[in-house]
Amino acid sequence: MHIDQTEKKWIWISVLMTFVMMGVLTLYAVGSNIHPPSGFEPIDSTRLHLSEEFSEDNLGLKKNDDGTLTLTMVAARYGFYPSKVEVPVNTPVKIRIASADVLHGVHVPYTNFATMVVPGYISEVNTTFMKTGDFTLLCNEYCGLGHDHMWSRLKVVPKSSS
Ligand SMILES: [Cu+2]
Repeated sequence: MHIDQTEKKWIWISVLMTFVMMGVLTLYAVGSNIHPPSGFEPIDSTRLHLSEEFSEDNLGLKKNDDGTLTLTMVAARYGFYPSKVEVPVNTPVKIRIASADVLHGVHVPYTNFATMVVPGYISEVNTTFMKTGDFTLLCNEYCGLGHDHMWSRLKVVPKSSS
């Protein structure tokens, strides 16, 4: 089979470009410590209400024995439960959220809190809310006809009142 010299040259250039791009991506990922999520926790979404952590009585903000805060929530068509939560400002909070039905997303505008809530897994986010005020938790993954109305309240309060 005859391959023209110019064509051969461009085949090698395209192969070289592929390796250069892969190298740049690898260096950037390693240098910036970017990696796929790890340590996922599976959970049976159909039995959330029977699990200890995600039963109705255990939802909301809790202070752990070591003084840290954990906010446990359930996302279900069409709301986040509990529907009103209060967290202290400038305090690290671990947010653990699970879906009771389909894929949801949770996003709080003007903060860095956003995650997908995939049925069958617990989503965990560690964040600190830097400003006091009333915020809205929004679902940002289309989850059904009521998706537009899927939201709840997040109130970030001064440290002393929590
Ligand atoms: Cu939704």
